[in-house]
Amino acid sequence: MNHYKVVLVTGASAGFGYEICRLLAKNGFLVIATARRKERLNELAKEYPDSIFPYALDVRDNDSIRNLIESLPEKLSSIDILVNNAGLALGVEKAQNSSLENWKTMIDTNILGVVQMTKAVLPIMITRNCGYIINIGSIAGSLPYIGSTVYGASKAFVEQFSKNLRCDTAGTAIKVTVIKPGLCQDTEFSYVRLNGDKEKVAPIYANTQSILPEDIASTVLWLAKGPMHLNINEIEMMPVCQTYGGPSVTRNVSFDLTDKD
Ligand code: NDP
Ligand code: 8X3
Repeated sequence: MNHYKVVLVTGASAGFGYEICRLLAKNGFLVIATARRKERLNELAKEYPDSIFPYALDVRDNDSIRNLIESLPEKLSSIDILVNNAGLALGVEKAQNSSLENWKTMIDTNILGVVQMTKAVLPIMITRNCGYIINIGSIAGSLPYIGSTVYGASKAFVEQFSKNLRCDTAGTAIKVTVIKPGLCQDTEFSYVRLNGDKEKVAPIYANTQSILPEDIASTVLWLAKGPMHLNINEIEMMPVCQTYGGPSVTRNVSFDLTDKD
């Protein structure tokens, strides 16, 4: 028996989102599956035509979000769970060499997208005093590394936004969790980040057993079925093959300005 029924998942056309939709549908939830690539969502819905409902949506476009929420059929209109999963990293260059356009796309998708989705769905939850917002952050939100400048900062936003939402919804039955995964394989994430360059993607996962989309999906299912009185504030997860690195020190840094004039 599920306490919640209707789930909206962003980024459902690939990776985590795709598996989250499949597993939740299999477990009796009604799933509003959203992403930009409608044909992928249609494929996803074929497996569970009575439980998965595909809608094309770009989370950067607030008008589209509002239109979707306002036009949902009756049986889907009372959204119980929002999974803010859509997101991306673009590039691995240091800040000084990064593209501003890439930075803006990450901010618009990972930050503005989450904010806009939440702003559209939260009032439905408040009115019913029932709801659960599950945000997909990343270990990159709290562990700095080279080339993660804006991606990691956007996930730090997701984490703090999630925890601040817990404060704002105090006194209601609404729950909020941020999931912070580490290295995950079998998604499009690294292909998107590295502009489809398979030769650069393959070494990232070579000789590892990384987290799988199914692992994220089973975590979301566990959260969705958890007791109503219990809020899991955050979950940080890594594959066993990954761990913390620690601060780095660079030797022989030059502070000589004489050549720079
Ligand atoms: P994928 O690239 O496989 O999937 C990303 C999904 O987001 C796709 O469905 C894509 O669909 C959707 N998406 C991207 N931009 C938009 C947009 N503007 N509007 C709507 N949907 C969009 O990535 P993952 O499944 O690996 O990642 C899912 C989430 O998990 C992301 O937030 C990512 O940052 C995070 N994460 C990933 C990790 C990893 O190692 N894979 C680790 C930690 C966190 P479409 O292109 O059709 O719109
Ligand atoms: C993706 C995880 O470690 O590649 O969010 O930044 S990592």
